[in-house]
Order: sequence, then C-alpha cells, then structure tokens
Amino acid sequence: MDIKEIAESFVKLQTDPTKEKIQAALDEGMDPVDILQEGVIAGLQEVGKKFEAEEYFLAELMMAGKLGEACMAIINPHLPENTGPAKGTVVLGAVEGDLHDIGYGLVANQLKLAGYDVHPIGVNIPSLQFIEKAQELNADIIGLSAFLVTTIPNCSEVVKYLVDMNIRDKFKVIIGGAETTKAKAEEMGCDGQADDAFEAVTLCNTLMGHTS
Ligand code: B12
Repeated sequence: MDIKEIAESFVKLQTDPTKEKIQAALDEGMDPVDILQEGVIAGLQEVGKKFEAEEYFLAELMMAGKLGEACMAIINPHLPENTGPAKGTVVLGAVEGDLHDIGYGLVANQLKLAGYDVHPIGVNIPSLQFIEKAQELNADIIGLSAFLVTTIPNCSEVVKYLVDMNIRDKFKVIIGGAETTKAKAEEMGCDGQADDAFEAVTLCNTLMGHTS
C-alpha cells in the first residue's frame, strides 16, 4: 500500500475507504508516524489548500475535521509511547474567539508521545483561563493556538496579563496556527512559535533544556 492513497481518499473526504486504508497500512506494518504525517496531515493540508482555492467550502472543512479525528483515533494506539518521567507540563488550547482545534489536537498528541504531561483545555479560551489553569497545574509551558487575524492578538494579551500579574517568568508561552510566524511571536513577547506538531516538540525540548 502506498501512503499517498490514504491522503488521496482523505482529500476526497471518503470516510470508510480512508479508515480502511489506514487500518490496512497498519496491518502491513507501516510506520504509524508516517501514516499520520504523509497520510492524514498531508490530506488535511491539501483540504486547506482547496478551501483557499474556493474548491471546497465550510461544509467540506468540517467534514475534514471530523475525518481527521476519526483517523487519529485509529492511529493513536499504535504510536510509540514515552514511559519515562514527564519532561514538563503543558497547558494547550485555542485562544478566545478561535475554534480551530485540529492542529492543536495534533500538537497535544505529539507532545504526549514525546513525554510531556499535556492538558488540552479546548477552544475559545479566555486569556485568564489559560493562566489560571497553568497556575493550578504548576505548568511549565502555555501553548496558544491562533489562526485568525482577529484572534492572534489574544496571544499578546496572555503575555500582558502574565507581566501584569508579575508571573511572566513562571511560564514559557508558545504559539502556533496557520497565520502565526516566529516574527509575530517575538513581537508579542512570546517564547517561541512552531509551524507543525513535530517542530512544537523540538521547541518545547529547547525551552525545557532537554536534548531530545
Ligand atoms: C479546517 C479549517 C477550519 C475548520 C476548523 C475545524 C476544526 N475543528 O479545527 C472550520 C470550518 C471550523 C473553520 C472555521 C473558520 N475558519 Co478556518 N480554516 C481551516 C483550515 C482550512 C485548515 C486548518 C487545519 O486544521 N489545518 C490542518 C492542521 C493539521 O494544520 P494546522 O491547523 O496548521 O496545525 C499545525 C500548526 O499550525 C501547528 N499548531 C497549531 N496550533 C498550535 C499551537 C501551538 C502552541 C504550537 C506550538 C503549534 C501549533 O501544529 C499543527 C499540527 O502540525 C485553515 C487553512 C490553513 N491554511 O490552515 C483555515 C483558516 C485558518 N480559516 C480561516 C477562516 C477565515 C475561518 C472562518 C472565519 C471562516 C468563516 N467565514 O466562518 C471560521 C472561523 C471560526 C473561528 N471562530 O475560529 C482562515 C483564516 C484567515 C485569517 N488570516 O484570519 C484560514 C487561514 C483559511 C483562509 N485562507 O481563508 N476553519
């Protein structure tokens, strides 16, 4: 089986064939990380491009979101687990006004697999709620997902509140989402930005001083 076939059925939003192909690839002993990256994530990205090109509309986007979740549920139990002590605690969510959760779900997944204690707190989360949760859990990192020009500024609000509360140095703040950049992260006083879930792991490792 060629993993590209998974991405192709995903882009066509064929629910059962996509799930069956994933199962077949797993049964054939293919690497679940490759299936996730080159099958599901590649498919999601292609759907995103079709939306931008106005070939697909909101209904298709929502179907892609649901299909992505169903695919991840099949792949997740096969991904290698890290059994050592937690490398750090991460509170993760989408900022106020933002409902995009596929990407941050993948980040949560990848960080868990890399050995982090991850607390996903949902979408449309007010800035103070991130801080309260991080304090409650004595977290190391606050991860903010933001996709819209209207919601990205909320990342700087989180930083501002941390500064106002005199606890800025207690947490690392990282951001991600389609329209975020490293330059924007720096401008907003955040500690880093990552373009995908794998880079998010590297970023957290760097911030926490882990070599791998
Ligand atoms: C799917 C999608 C939706 C779905 C979301 C479903 C869901 N359950 O998440 C739905 C249909 C709900 C949706 C709604 C809207 N969307 Co939309 N959406 C997308 C789309 C096509 C793909 C996003 C996605 O899931 N990609 C696949 C995943 C795997 O990739 P990812 O999300 O980028 O995530 C990776 C990284 O960003 C990173 N990452 C993500 N979060 C974090 C967090 C941290 C801490 C770190 C370190 C890293 C990180 O790691 C992830 C995994 O590798 C993007 C286009 C795009 N290019 O991204 C538009 C896009 C983000 N949406 C857009 C718009 C305009 C909207 C709507 C306003 C549309 C409307 N008219 O209603 C609404 C707003 C809803 C809201 N209030 O949030 C625009 C934003 C434009 C802008 N600059 O403001 C985009 C860019 C499309 C476009 N070009 O027009 N959308």
